[in-house]
Amino acid sequence: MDSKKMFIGACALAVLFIGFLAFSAMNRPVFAASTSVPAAIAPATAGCGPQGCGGMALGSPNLKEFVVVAKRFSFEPATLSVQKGDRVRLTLKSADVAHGLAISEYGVDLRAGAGGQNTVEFTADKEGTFNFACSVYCGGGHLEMGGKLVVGGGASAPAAQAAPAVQPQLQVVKLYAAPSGYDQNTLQVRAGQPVRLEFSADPNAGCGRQLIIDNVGVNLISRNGETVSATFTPPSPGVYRYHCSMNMFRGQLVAS
Ligand SMILES: [Cu+2]
Repeated sequence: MDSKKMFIGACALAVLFIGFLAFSAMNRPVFAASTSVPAAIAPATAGCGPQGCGGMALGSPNLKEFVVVAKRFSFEPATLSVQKGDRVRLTLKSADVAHGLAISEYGVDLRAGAGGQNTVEFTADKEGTFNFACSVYCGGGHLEMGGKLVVGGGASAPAAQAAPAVQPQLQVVKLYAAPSGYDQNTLQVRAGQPVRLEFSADPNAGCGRQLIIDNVGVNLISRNGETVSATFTPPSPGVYRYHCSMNMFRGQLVAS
C-alpha cells in the first residue's frame, strides 16, 4: 500500500531528524562551555553540576546565598565566607526591631524593618576580611552588633594584593570623635577619586563611636579607641552627610 510506504518513510525521516538533534545537543553545550563559562564551572561538563544536569548550572556561576538574621544584639551567622569573584546574594532578616547590615568597603547598607527583610546582590571583587555592622540604632547594645565578610583568594590572589599599592591619587582623611562631637564638621575631598578615611573615637563618645556617611556606604565603628578605616570613591561632586546612628554627631563630606 502507498500509505504504508509513506508512513515508513516518514518514520525513517523522523528517526534521522531526532538523531541529528541528539547529535547537536551532545556537541553544542560542550563547545559553549569551553568558551564562555568561567573556569570554576568547567569541570561540571555538559552543564551537570551538584544539583544535576540542566540550564540552571550554566546561568548562575558561583552564586553564594546567605540569610543573616539580626536580633538585639547580634547577627547569625556572623561570618560569611566567599571566594573572590563570587556573586553574593545577601538577605538581612530582622527577628525583632529594625536593623541594618553595612559593609563599608563594598558600599553595602542593607536595611530591614521590624520583622522584615531585604536582599542585596554584589560581586565580591575585593579580597580580604571586611567587618560589617548594624547601621540602624537598635538599643543599648547596637554598637556591639558586628560580623565579617571573608573574601578568599580565588585564582588570582597575588595580583589582587598588589593592586591597592598602585592605586593613584589616594586621598587620606582623618576624623576623630570626642565625647562632645566629631573634631571636624567638614571634610574636603575630590570626587571620582578614592578616599581612605581613618576614623577613631574616644571610648566615651557614645553614639559618636559610629560613623555613617550617606550614599557612599561607609559605616565604621571604633568601640575602644582603635583606628578603623574605609576606602570609598565619592561618585560625583556634592555633599555627603555623615553622622552617628542616632544623628547626634553630624558633619559633611564635600566632594568637588
Ligand atoms: Cu543596631
